[in-house]
Amino acid sequence: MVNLTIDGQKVSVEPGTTILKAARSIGIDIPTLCNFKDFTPEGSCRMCLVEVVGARRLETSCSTPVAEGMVVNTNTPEVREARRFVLKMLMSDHTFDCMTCYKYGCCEFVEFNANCIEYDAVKAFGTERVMTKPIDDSNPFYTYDPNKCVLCNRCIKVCEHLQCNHILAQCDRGYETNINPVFETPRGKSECVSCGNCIAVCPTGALAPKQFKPFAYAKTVQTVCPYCGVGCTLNLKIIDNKITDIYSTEGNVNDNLLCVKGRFAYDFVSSPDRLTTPLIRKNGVLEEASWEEALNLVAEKLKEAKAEGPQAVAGLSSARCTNEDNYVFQKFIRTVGETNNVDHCARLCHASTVAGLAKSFGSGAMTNSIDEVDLMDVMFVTGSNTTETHPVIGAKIKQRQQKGAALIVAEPRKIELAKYADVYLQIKPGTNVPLLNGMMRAILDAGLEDKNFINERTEGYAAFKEFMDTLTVEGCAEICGVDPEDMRKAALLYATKDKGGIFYSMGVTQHKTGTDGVMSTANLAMLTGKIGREGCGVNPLRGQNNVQGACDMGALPGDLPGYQKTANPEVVEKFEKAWDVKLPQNAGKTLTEIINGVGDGTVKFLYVMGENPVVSDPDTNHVKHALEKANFVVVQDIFLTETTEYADVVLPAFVYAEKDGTFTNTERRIQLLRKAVEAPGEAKNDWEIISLIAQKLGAKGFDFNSAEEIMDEIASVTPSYTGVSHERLRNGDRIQWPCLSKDSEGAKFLHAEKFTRGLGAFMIADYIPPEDQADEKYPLILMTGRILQHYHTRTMTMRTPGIEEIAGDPFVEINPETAKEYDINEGDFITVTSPRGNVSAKTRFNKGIMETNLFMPFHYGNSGANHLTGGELDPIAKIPPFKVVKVNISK
Ligand SMILES: Nc1nc2c(c(=O)[nH]1)N[C@H]1C(S)=C(S)[C@@H](COP(=O)(O)OP(=O)(O)OC[C@H]3O[C@@H](n4cnc5c(=O)[nH]c(N)nc54)[C@H](O)[C@@H]3O)O[C@H]1N2
Ligand SMILES: Nc1nc2c(c(=O)[nH]1)N[C@H]1C(S)=C(S)[C@@H](COP(=O)(O)OP(=O)(O)OC[C@H]3O[C@@H](n4cnc5c(=O)[nH]c(N)nc54)[C@H](O)[C@@H]3O)O[C@H]1N2
Ligand code: SF4
Ligand code: SF4
Ligand code: SF4
Ligand code: FES
Ligand SMILES: [Mo]
Repeated sequence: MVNLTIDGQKVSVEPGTTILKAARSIGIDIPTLCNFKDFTPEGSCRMCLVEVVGARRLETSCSTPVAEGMVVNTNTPEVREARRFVLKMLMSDHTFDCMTCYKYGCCEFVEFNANCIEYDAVKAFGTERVMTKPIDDSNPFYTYDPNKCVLCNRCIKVCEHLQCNHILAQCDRGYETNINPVFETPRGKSECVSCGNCIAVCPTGALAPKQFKPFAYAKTVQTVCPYCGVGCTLNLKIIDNKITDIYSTEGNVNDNLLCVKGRFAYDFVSSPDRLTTPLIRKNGVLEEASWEEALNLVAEKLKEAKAEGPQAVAGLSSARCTNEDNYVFQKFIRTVGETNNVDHCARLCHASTVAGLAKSFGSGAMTNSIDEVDLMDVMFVTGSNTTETHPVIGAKIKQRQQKGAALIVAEPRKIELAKYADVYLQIKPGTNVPLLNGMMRAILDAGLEDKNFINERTEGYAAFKEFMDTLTVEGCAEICGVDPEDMRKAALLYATKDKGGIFYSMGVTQHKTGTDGVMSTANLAMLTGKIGREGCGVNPLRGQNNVQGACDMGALPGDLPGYQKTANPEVVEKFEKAWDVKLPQNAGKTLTEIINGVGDGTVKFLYVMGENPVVSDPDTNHVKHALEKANFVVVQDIFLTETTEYADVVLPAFVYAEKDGTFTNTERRIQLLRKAVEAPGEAKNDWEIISLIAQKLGAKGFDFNSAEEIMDEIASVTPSYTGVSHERLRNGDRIQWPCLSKDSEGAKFLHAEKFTRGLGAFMIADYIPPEDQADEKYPLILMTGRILQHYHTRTMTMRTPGIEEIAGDPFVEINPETAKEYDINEGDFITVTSPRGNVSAKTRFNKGIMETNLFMPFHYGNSGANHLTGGELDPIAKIPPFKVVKVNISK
């Protein structure tokens, strides 16, 4: 330790500590400006000057390390005079239109103002800089006003080291100095991803959202992002029952970061398009109705359908809704609907993960925590466009790579992460199994398998090894279309580093062989002993805000809450006791089977809560035909959607900002939502609507008064949620399941001592080619997926004008060489045709996509990629092959 004296107080600190940190550690504050978090100090603003006895000049405390015996004075007349001068300079350079400024009332300059008064600093110098620079308003979401910029460089640091987008720099010299993308490119034309993370750290209003109300008068409510599974904490600023701004804070999963959706795409909450009353279809038209009339009709139709037998009722639950909503929904379908026909979008998403990891490990969830990225020496990303679909995890992976960890990316498209990869493998779509098998073959060839781990923690290795001995790296690489040497390099990089994580998502799961792909990732981790240790694991990045929770709550045909199997008589008995009902015996239908059942008349009553299957399910024409034939369909949503066009009754629900409840994020963390605004019109909480219908039918066990009460019931029947309660979450406890008691925070990573199933199981997965193969009639392979700005069927994101400005139109990504063959220019409209249907969209050139491939986002209902998709499901997980569709194109 180093001993020094600050303002007469003695203090001991670690060597290398700055004077500023040492002073703050004993409660002495020194004013700062450019100093920011733990980043290398700038030492540029000079607000933090202090006297170091014996030094020739004043020192910047933020950048000067302590020394043994040092004597520091932070408040001498000389120091104060120096700060006064700094303040006078800063003030002279600043536009004081405070009353209309974004940061009015919370600007760090207000602190300065306090300082200014304290230091008696005035706007002393007339400078030419003030008001001479134009405001950059080219980005749809925010502006940069150089006249308010104090050149602290915090925005540069955030963009460089946290968002890792590297676009900002100090431009120009002298009075003209400003912060801009290099070459002073307007932000709207730059590579800026509109994450807004620079706005969050700007001490002044130099960076400001275009749409804002004065910050100081707003109430703040902390809740959870309604979009992706990262589960970022959002602080909503509310004025007049309206969200006026959203910002992030430190210390949560997102630690200061957000993406464009979480930060800016909130207009939908107060959109005039929100559903405000129940609607009933009369003479083909949806007409406003009272709750009484609508609920009576739903209850009556449900009773009628039930009379037809146990398969006549089915429900689609929602990964957008809370755990409490999902719990009540599945309980309703099972106890009132008397059927296990309940499923949700996880079927289209990570069903293969749930099935595959259950076989390999015994449970199908992300094994690491997001924070563990910081411990990894190697990260292997495959089939996940992380920076667009889990942007904050993507940023964390980039941060780790910048700090020296190795990155391996295997993706058919050269996604952003591929730019930073040590090895990038451009594999053909549908070749995940040979990719992983080839890598494992290379590891075995090099003798790098972890024999101890294999012996002690796994089973099935002998048979697996025998199978592996039939393969060669060359053979596997050829199927994938990559250089075998690159495959070896990737494998050895992964195997030789101590700590490593695999990250995957839809590029692995959405295939006819999705389950095989998932089990192969598990094989790779077990072969190298990279599982069950901190910083090592297999990480299926869960997609929706609460898809983890919807699965945990048993919104799956074969699973009651906590993955307790409907096929297990003991489980059924336990729930029959807890719920005081007889439970159905039938094996439930999956989502795709439910839609088929609607079409062939076996399902007479379909309840859709918070899903939009007409856009999101495979083979749109098939879905539409099925729904046209449907007997009775209820849709509970927040907007009219493509699916409500087929509804007999539409029920208006709350959105996240109107709800209390919980979401479980991708790292199994249960997080609390807090009601921030009142819902429009007569909309109701999702769980309340379901409970009202249940009560109309005389069901017991639906007399809940709050989401909190529902969580108490969840905890009582779900082993992994035993220790969870709203109270604990309100008190700031951070909980990741499995949480087995009220004093446990749960598990940071899974499978530490043993796997959920005991021993990890090596599973044999050989290559099975995708059903769709390019042929003469359909010479190209289309992949479908997502883009950063839009979320799924756009019901929410399309209501933010800035999002529409950037990504308003559907498009098809095509390699320019392929386009040339078809005489197509960038921006031309083309028609894409598959055996299932056709759609038209503009072309967008991408040199990072193979000449034999196309990519299309599925967000756009009218030009929805799902008009083209369909085909054979994964036999175990029943997931459709969204990633491999044979197509042809024409101008
Ligand atoms: N912006 C945004 N973020 C989202 C969503 C959204 O709609 N918008 N949705 C959320 C949801 S529910 C989910 S499930 C996640 C999905 O997150 P991701 O899985 O990351 O998203 P996708 O775009 O579906 O597919 C990822 C990648 O798979 C690649 N791919 C295609 N075929 C193959 C293959 O055979 N092998 C490999 N290795 N890769 C392949 C594609 O090139 C694509 O880049 O995103 C979540 N986050
Ligand atoms: N071609 C292709 N198709 C795909 C995929 C792909 O990669 N390619 N990915 C698949 C995947 S992984 C997924 S997860 C699915 C997603 O498919 P969906 O879940 O059908 O898509 P969303 O647009 O998220 O639908 C959610 C609906 O819930 C509503 N909603 C939002 N919040 C609430 C709420 O609090 N309460 C209620 N009641 N309603 C609410 C929204 O308005 C919206 O209509 O799409 C799948 N489809
Ligand atoms: S919004 Fe994000 S990407 Fe754009 S400049 Fe700011 S930090 Fe960088
Ligand atoms: S824009 Fe804000 S954060 Fe960036 S240098 Fe200027 S004052 Fe600092
Ligand atoms: S990364 Fe995901 S959870 Fe975080 S702000 Fe973006 S959409 Fe929301
Ligand atoms: S805070 Fe130390 S120089 Fe700016
Ligand atoms: Mo998903």
